[in-house]
Amino acid sequence: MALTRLNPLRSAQFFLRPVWCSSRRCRWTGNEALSDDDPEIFSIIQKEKNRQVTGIELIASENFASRAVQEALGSCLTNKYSEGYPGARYYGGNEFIDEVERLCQKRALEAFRLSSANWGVNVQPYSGSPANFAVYTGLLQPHDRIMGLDLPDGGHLTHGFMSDTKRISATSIFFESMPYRINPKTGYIDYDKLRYTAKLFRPKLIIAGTTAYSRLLDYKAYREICDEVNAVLLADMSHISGMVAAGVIPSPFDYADVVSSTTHKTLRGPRAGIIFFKKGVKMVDGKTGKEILYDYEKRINNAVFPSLQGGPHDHQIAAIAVALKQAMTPEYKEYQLQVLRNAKVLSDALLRKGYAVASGGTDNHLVLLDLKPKGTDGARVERVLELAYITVNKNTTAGDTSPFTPGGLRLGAPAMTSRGLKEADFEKIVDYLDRGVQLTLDVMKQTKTLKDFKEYLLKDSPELEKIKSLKKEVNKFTSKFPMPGLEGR
Ligand code: DSN
Repeated sequence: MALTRLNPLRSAQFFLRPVWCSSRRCRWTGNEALSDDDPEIFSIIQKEKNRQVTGIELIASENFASRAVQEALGSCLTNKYSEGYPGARYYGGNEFIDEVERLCQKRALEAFRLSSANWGVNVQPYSGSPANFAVYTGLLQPHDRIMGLDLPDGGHLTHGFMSDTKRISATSIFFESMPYRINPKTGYIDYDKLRYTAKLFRPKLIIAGTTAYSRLLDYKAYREICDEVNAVLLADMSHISGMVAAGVIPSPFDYADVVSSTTHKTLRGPRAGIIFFKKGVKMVDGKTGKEILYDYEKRINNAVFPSLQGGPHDHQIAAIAVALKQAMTPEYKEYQLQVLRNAKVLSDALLRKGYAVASGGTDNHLVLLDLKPKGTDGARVERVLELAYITVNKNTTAGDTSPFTPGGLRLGAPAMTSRGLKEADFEKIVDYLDRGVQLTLDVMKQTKTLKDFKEYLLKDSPELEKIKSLKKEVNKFTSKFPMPGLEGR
C-alpha cells in the first residue's frame, strides 16, 4: 500500500477498481501487461513473432510494419466511436479523432501527389475487400455489370470472382461479372480481348487491378476501353501502392476515375483500406456549355458509411497516416527501388536455374513461378518450404484448374527488402528455394497423393532430416538481418 499511496495513478486504480473485483485481493486494473493478463495469447504471439523473425517471408502481399505504425495501431484510439466524418460525427468527443482523420486524408493526397481540387479520399474502409465493395455500392446499381481480371489469371476475389458453377465473391452475387484474362502464351493481359468482350458485355465498371501479375498495367489502354463503352475505371492498386507512392512505377491516377488500395502490402502500413475518387469538373456539356461535376465523393462516402460500415477504426486510420508520412521520405523511395531490384534478381536467378517464370520475368515486386515443367506443384512445394521456414503461397498459373494443387508459386520481395536484404541475399534465397523444390521432388518419389505427401512429412525420414537442416540454415541466414517493428518488443 505504501507504494500505491505514493503513486497517484496506482492509488486511483486501487480505489476505482472495477466493481466486479469485490474482494480486496482482486487487483485487476486493466493495466497489466499482456504476458501477465493473458499468458496463453502472449505465448502464441511470441511464437508467431519468432516465426516472422527467423523465417524468410516471401508472401507477395505481406510486409513488416514499422514500430511507429504498430504503436498507433495499439493506441487508445481503438477505444473511440466516431461514426460519420470529420466535423459531422454521431458521437461526442471526436475533436482529436477529427484531427487524425483529416491529417490522414491530407497525407494520402500528398503521398500520391494529388490536388484536393481534383481528388478526394476516404480513409475509413476496414480493408481492401470492403473498400472495393464500397466503390461498387456507391457507383453501381444491384446487378450492374463489372469486368475484372479473373482470379486464376491473377485478379482478386472482389473483382467479381465466380467459378464455372458458383457465384463465389459477393461482387459476383450482387453484380453481374464477366472476367477478362491473360494471354496464356505470353502471360500478359490480353487487352484486345478485353476490349472485344467489353464491347459485347457493356460493363458499367472495369477494374484494373491484380494480385498475382508480375507486369505493369497499361492504364492508358484501360482508359480507352472504358471510354469506348462508357464505363468507370476503378484501379485497385493494393499490391503496388507503395511503389506508386514512391513514383517508381506508373501511377493509375493519370487515368482512373477511382483508385482503391489496401495499406499493408507494398505501402507498409497497417491492415486497412483506402479509396480515392475524382472530384471537380468531369466534362463540359457541348450544347449548354455547362460544367458537369463528378459526383463520386458523396456516393462513395455514403457507401462506406452508413451503407456498409459503422464506426471507423480510428487506430487504423492513425496508423495509415503514419505510414503515409513515411511514404514521402527519400528512404522510402530507395526501399521501393530495392524491392524492384530484388524481385528482378529473384526472377533472373530462377530463370538461370531453369525454372519457368510466368510472362518470362517481372516489372514489379513479385514473381510467379510455374512449377509444372519441373514435375511438381505449388501445394507440395509450399508445404516443404513452410517446414523450412520459408513462407510462400501456392498460386494458379496459366492452364491450372485446381486452386488446391495449382502449378504455381507466388513469390514477393517486399517483406524481406524491409529487413534490408539486397540483391546478393536474394540470390541466396533462390538457392534455398531450389533446394526446397528438389526435396519436394524427392518426397514425391515416395508418395502418390497430396495427402500421402503431407503425411510422409509428419514422420521421420531422410527427406525430413534434410528439410530440418535447410531450416537451420534459413534461421542462421535471417538472424543477420534486423526486423523492423519488432526489435526489443
Ligand atoms: N489476399 C491478398 C493477396 O494475397 O494478394 C489480396 O487481398
